[in-house]
Amino acid sequence: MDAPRETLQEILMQTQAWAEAIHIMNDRQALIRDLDWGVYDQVLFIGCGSTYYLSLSAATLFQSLTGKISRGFPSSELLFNPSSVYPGNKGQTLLVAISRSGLTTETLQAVQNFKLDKKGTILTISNYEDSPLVKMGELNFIIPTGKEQSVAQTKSFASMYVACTAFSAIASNNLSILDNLMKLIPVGERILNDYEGLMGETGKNHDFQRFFFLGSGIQYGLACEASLKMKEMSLTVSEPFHFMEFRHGPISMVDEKTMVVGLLSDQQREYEQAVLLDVKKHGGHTLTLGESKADIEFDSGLPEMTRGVLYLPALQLLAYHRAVSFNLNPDQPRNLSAVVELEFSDPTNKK
Ligand code: F1P
Repeated sequence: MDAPRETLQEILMQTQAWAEAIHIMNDRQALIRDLDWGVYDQVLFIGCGSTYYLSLSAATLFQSLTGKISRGFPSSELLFNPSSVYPGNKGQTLLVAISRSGLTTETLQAVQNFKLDKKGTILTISNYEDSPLVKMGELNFIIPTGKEQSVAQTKSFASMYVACTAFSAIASNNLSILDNLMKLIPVGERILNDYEGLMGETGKNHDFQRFFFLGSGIQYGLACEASLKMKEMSLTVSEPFHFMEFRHGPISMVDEKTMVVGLLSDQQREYEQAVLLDVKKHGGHTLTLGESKADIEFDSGLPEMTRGVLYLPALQLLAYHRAVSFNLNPDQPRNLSAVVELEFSDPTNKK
């Protein structure tokens, strides 16, 4: 089978979508600053699948930069377990609904209920104009260059992640992040260029039968997304964990057929590398990503909270090359459609 091209092209061309996301957020800075920030008790980021994992990372980033309580949830939790999401009946929430398509039923239903219950303000981040989600949003950030032919999200995810980074920087008035975002573009292009070979070799190595992706802080949601790519595209057994959690059970799975990918931070690197050393002691293999002294080095000179997106391109290439090496079509993962649309009976019967 010829190597399918759509996913690869989308991965390789993604920095155009990053740049568009930065421009769109920059142009609309005033709308973000003008939000009545004092009234919100919390900020919720929601999505499904990839966009749920994006929500986890975005919420961590947002809270770290703004100091405002911020959490990421699967959209379905707002429907099925609202009491675990909303602290009480009082207080307003800023809801950031993230969806590539703007069509996913659980996200639409969660946003609709939020609106009917007057829980606060709805902000959306997506890639398609005029979607039902965008129609419900009070503030919409649409990055059209993130649109994809492929089912698995790659450049769309990265474009919306960059938008979340800019959103958090604007909300916290962190100009050092905002002014540096465009510097991500050449770094992303260099990573794609320099590490495709290594990702191809690692992906094609069928001695590795299971993968683990470790990340803490903002890297945790990104580790989840990298693990999902591995599952969707290459049907490989793969799981994400926080670094220090790995010793508490999952390490039992490590043997010479195991590859553990570490999304290294700057601050806690010593602890993270100690976990990877334990993996090696048990016969496992490791691959690291980080600003410096890693197998995949960003060498960006950018602050840590600015550069989360840099973990994505190499790990997307890893999943892509592994899929192709198994003769699978990464453009069209097994059993998966681009959007999950459900005949849905709302558990709260609000409609
Ligand atoms: C969410 C999503 C994707 C997944 C698959 C099914 O879509 O779960 O993350 O890869 O395509 O849908 P969306 O709400 O972000 O459009």
